[in-house]
Amino acid sequence: MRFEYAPAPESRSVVTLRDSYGLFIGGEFVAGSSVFKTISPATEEVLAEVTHAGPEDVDRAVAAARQAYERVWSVMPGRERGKYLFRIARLLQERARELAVLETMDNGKPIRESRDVDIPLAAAHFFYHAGWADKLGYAGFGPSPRPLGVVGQVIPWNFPLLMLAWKIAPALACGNTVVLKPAETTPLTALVFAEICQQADLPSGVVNIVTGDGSTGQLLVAHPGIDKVAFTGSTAVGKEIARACAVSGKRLTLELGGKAANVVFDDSPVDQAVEGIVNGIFFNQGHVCCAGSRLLVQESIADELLSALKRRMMTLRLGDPMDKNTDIGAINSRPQLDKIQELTASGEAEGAERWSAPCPLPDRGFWFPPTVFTGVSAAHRIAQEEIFGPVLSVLTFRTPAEAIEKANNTPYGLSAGVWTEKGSLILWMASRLRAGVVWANTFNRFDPSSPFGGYKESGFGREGGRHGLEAYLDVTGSADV
Ligand code: TAP
Repeated sequence: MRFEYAPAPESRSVVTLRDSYGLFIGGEFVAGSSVFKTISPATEEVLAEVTHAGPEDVDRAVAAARQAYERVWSVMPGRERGKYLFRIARLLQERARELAVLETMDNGKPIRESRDVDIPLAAAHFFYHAGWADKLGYAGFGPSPRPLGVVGQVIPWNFPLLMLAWKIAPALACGNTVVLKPAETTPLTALVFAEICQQADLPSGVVNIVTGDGSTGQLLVAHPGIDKVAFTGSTAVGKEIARACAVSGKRLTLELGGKAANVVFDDSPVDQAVEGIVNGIFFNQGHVCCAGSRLLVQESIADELLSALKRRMMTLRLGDPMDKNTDIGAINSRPQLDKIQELTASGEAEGAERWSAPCPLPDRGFWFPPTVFTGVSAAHRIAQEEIFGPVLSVLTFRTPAEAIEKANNTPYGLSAGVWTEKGSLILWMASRLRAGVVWANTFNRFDPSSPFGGYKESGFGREGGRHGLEAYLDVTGSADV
C-alpha cells in the first residue's frame, strides 16, 4: 500500500552560501588561477563559484603542509593533537544541520541520509581518531610509530564530507599534514570544513583544501613534495595514480570501485531481506562503492522475493532531496546520468529484462528511477561493470558453492552480503567470499572502528579501525610520536 505524504521540506536558511570560495592554503582562503561553478544536481541552479587550483596553487599548498609538518604538527605531543581532533568533531556536531543541508544541495542526496548518516559518521570518525592520537604506541605497530609527512588526498563525490573525514582524521591523528582535493561536483562541505579548521584554531597549514577537477588531482598526486597518496575513486583513475606513484617512493592506498554480491538463501526472512536489498542498492541513489548491486537469490525463492522487492520499490519516493520524506534523490551529475543510461541500455541490448518502479521524474535536474534487471547472465556488462546508480542486477543460484562462484566472478572485491538463518552457513560463506567487508543479515553498516577496504581491483589498504592507522604511519622507526 502506498501512503501519500505531505511535503516536509528542510529549510535552506541554515546555510549561508558565499558567491565564491577561494582555496584553503596555510590557514587562509586565498585566490587561485581560475574559477568554476558548482550546481545543484536536483535543480541545475548554480550554487557558488569555486576556485580551480593550478600548478602554482598546488605547490603553495604542499609547501604550507610541509612547513606545518616540520615546525608544528609532527613535533606536537599526541595528546595535544587529540584535543584539536576532538574540537573539530564537536564543531562538526554543532554545525551538523548546516552541513547536512549543504551536502544535500551540492550532492543531490536525500536530506534524511546526509542528516542521519553522512554528517554523524563524519563526526564519529574525528571522535574515534582523536582517541588514538596519544595511544599510537599501543596500536600494535611497535612502541614509537612515526608519521609519514605530507599526505596528498583525493576523494570522490558520493559521500563528500564523510570521505574527507575518512581521509583527514586518521592522517592528522598520526601526526601527518594534508592537502586534500574534493571532487569537482561537490566541493562545498570541504570548504565549510576549512572554516571549521579555522574555528578550531588548527595550526595553519595542517589541513589545506585545493578545489579543482581531475587535473588538480593529477598535480597533487604527482607532486614531489608529497610523501603519501590516499585516493578514493574509480578503478580506472586508481590505476593511473598507481602508475604515477610507481618508483617515486611514495606510500599509496587506493579505495576503488565495487560490484558487491548480496546473497539471499531460501531460509532468509523475506521481508527483512527485501529491506536489506533496498538499502543495499538504493541508498544514496546507488552511488556507493560497496552497494549491493548484484542480487544473488536462491532459485527456489526467486519469484517470491522479486515480487516482494518490486512491491517495496513501488513505495520508494523519488524527488526533492530537501524533503525529509524523500528516499531517492538526484543523480550527482549529467555525466553520471549518461553513464547509468548507457549501461542500462546495454543490459537491455544484451537480453536482460528491465523493470523500473513507476515514479514520475522531475522536469529539471538529473534523475533515474529505481530499476531491477532480471534474466542477467554473468557475462553481461551490467553483471560485471560498476553502474554506480540505482540499478540492481539479479542472478540466481542453487547451491552455496554456486553462490560463491558467482559472487567472486568479478574483478572487484570490496563488499558482500549474506542472508540466511544458519550461522554456520554465514561463516562458511564469509571465509570464501573475496570481499573486504562481509555483512550478515544486514547491509551498508559503517563504523569508524571497523576497517574498510578491498581486494583485487577494489584497491588496497584499509580505512578505519586500528588497520587504518597503519596506512598513515612509518612503523619501522623508533622516534616518539
Ligand atoms: P573518479 O572519477 O575516479 O574521481 C575521484 C577523484 O579523483 C575526484 O576528486 C576526481 O576529480 C579525481 N581525479 C580524476 N582524475 C584524476 C587523475 N587522473 N588523477 C588524480 N585525481 C583524479 O571517481 P568518482 O566518479 O568521483 O567516484 C566514483 C568512484 O569512486 C566509484 O568507482 C566508487 O566505487 C569509488 N568509491 C570508492 C570508495 C571506496 S572506500 N572504495 C568510496 C567511495 C567511492 P573530479 O571529480 O574533479 O574529476
